Amino acid sequence: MTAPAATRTTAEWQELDRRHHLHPFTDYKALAKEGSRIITRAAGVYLWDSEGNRILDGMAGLWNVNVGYGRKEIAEAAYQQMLELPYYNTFFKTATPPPIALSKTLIELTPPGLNRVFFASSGSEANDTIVRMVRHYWNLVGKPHKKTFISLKYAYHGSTMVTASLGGISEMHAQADLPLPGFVHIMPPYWYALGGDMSPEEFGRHAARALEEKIAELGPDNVAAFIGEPIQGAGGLIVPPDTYWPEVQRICRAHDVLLIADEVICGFGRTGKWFGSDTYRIEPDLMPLAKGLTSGYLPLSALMVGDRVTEVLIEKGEEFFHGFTNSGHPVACAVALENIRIIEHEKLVETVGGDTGPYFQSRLGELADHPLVGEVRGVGFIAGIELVEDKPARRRFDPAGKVGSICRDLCLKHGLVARAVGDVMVLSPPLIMTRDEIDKLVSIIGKCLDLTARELNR
Ligand code: PXG
Repeated sequence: MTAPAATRTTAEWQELDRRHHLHPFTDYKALAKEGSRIITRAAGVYLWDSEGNRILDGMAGLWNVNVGYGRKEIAEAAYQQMLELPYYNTFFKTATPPPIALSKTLIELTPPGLNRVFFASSGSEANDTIVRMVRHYWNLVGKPHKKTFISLKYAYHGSTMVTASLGGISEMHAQADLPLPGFVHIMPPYWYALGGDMSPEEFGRHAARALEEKIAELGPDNVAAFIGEPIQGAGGLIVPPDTYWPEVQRICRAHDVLLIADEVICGFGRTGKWFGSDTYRIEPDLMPLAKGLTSGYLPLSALMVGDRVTEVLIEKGEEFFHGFTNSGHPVACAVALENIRIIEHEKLVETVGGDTGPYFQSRLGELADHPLVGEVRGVGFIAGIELVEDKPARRRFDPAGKVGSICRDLCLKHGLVARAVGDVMVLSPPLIMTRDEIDKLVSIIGKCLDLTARELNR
């Protein structure tokens, strides 16, 4: 079989792409002018484009290729499952072995009390499922007014109408007249931007108080749930002070508000523990998983549901009118099982937690002295470098995003994929990244910070 990449030149791929392909989160006119970069293959922590350039993947795809590229065992697991049973659904009182086996594995890995799993194919579908399920739950327990979801500004929970409403990205809201009714947003635990004179610890408690105030304003009888990412990813890599989550959890319990930890990015070792909830000692009632669940080899998401909710659904719920053709897809579940086996066998979580993660953070920490860098923050293999106009005054660039884009483009030119969220440079490398590869990543970023400063005439 000829690899598809070899059948056309770069210019031909770019021309077809420009003419026919609508990319996600893309300015179409700008892309048509510049032409897309065509990625044709990958191995380990490296990507290659159609011109043969090798690029270090500092983002693990889109925060998801945790075991790295080119895993033959995963391809083999998919192949074997396709031969045996490529598809059968899990509707109408049927099941197939892979989703059953995967449910058991996930229940053993996740925090206690999450004993049932609902499968879908994306983080958005898992979070959409949460809204359906939680509304159903409060109806069943006779509290039909508990319907409002509270989430955080800059949160990302997906791109459907409901999950973009759950999220706190104002640009997404503006284009589709969102949020829908029943979704409200409060201050995130973003100490660097909002902490003022407070210590991070004080500010963590202060940001949590915004939840208590919002619950009081809405009335606890009207609030269904609070959802947050243990570390906010796509909204600017916001690492909460240690005082934040314990207080949020206390407030949710005190007001009978369900607690949801969106682990789509933090799950599967990203923070150096299996889940962000382990890192911050969160005991959520519901926990959506995606991305690292299959390391991106196939689309799959899993919603972990706590006993409090499932007991009611089972006892009183009758038929739950919700599900997807691909819920519990056997090949995707077989891939997830093999992916998790690799993470366990290679001790990737322990390595990121105890060795390469601290090394990554300490090497990146050296960049904090750079004149453009306001703050370096992160845990394990997730990090943000916030670029600022005036370092002592903690003043950010206005308009935001231009400097981040310059730095991101320079990184790519020098062989590194990093992500710019506004002016925060974000990194989230594959968990297999070695110390040598970390050194290389840090040296490219360091050089590109210098080049960015030079472009700004600093
Ligand atoms: N929750 C979180 C925390 C996410 O980061 C989703 C849910 C939605 O997952 P799906 O599979 O529906 O995309 C996400 C997705 C970016 C970027 O540019 C981040 C995501 C998706 C696309 C782009 O950083 N996160």
